[in-house]
Amino acid sequence: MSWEESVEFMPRERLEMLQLERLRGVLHRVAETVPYYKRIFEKQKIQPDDIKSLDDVAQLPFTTKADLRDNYPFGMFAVPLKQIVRVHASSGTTGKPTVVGYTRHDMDVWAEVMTRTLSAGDVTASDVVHNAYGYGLFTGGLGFGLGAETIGAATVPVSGGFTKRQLMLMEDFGATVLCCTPSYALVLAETAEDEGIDFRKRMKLRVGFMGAEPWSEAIRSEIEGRMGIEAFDVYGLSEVIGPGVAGECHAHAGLHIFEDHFLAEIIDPDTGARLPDDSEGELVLTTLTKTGMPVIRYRTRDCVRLSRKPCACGRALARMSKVLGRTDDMLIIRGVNVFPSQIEAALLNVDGLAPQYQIVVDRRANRLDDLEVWVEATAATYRDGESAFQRMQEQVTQHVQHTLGINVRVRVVAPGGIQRSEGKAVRVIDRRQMQ
Ligand code: DLL
Repeated sequence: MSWEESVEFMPRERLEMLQLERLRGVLHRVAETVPYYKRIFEKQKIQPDDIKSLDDVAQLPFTTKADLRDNYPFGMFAVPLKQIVRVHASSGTTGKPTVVGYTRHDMDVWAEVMTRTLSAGDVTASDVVHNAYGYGLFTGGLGFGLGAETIGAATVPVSGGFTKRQLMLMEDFGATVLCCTPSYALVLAETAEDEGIDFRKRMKLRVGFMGAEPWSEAIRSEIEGRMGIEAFDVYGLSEVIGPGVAGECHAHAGLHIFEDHFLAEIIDPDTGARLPDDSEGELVLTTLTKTGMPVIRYRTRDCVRLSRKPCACGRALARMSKVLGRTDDMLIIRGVNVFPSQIEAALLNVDGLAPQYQIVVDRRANRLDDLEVWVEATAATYRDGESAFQRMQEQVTQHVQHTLGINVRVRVVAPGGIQRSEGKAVRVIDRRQMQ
């Protein structure tokens, strides 16, 4: 089922004409209203009218997370604050988050792409949507909620946590649709098993919409098998809109990018050169219709393959593969983006620690990701004895948790307690199995 047949099934030539027209529109808007783009376009002698074809987009500069950080918090907004109706934020690379703003119009665009995402899995007004993505600054909860409510489904904004209670509500309310990260879906399935609840018999679930973190086909089969549902992959990022950049159809042969709103390119992450269809590279996205905070050639740092071949479902929209990796060192822990540099910055703020640390990520038996930070005390802290050590450990734990916004375990170890490497320091040990 599709939400907006006229667009989703539009022939490619028409779609590309629409993209070009919208691209020129957004370039004019940012050149006039965003000081950052105005400056960079002038410096590189770029006139929006020079862009005469979609390929000409390659002449435009990239936008990166660092550019958003440099213009923190609202410097990239294209409209006065009074036209902004919603602000979200995701992790930045250091202490400050990446901030995004939506106008009323952008909320409509978001509602539209989220309704398309859910409609691709046949969600209708008759469904009960159990939405276990986090509600708050993270775009997952409110984004899925917006789509489900626009469709008219009974939406349950349960957010994260309290797993046993979630199972009770899913059963009692007769949830037919589950929205959550793939790792939380596994936690739900496993907790149900521990509680002796036969998911397939007791729940009415039919479909699930999982995203916000990488997951494999093996994990999909496991979720589908244990819950008796069809699981759809949903991709997005806050800087571009949140969830709703791309989503799967029943063919599960890649995620359709909503190209009437987002222009997609694949580049070589090292050279920045554009790559042909079907090659693996970094996904670069330009927002074509957003008015609050449009981004031009935003480097997602996500590695994917892009295909423009028609899909069995009939949609002409390009499809991206599942996310195959990152071109930076960002980790996703329980759906939350974490940069090692954020942890480092937090540790450096605490007196009495040596600049030696290691981040260990693990996922035991399908449980949620587990983040542990090991950091060395200075010799002086060590000499102060056990209680000073304990105090330091509590202080560091609070500091790191406050910076990341998730629970972590911090272990302060004796000087020399972290193994030195002969080459580059090994700061991150990721033991999660992504088979
Ligand atoms: O994770 C938006 C979202 C919420 C998408 C709910 C899907 C469902 P951010 O917190 O800004 O936004 O994180 C964006 O998460 O650049 C990817 O690295 C990763 N990511 C998002 N969806 C997927 C996915 C939300 N389906 C970053 N598969 C992105 C793999 C994903 N990685």
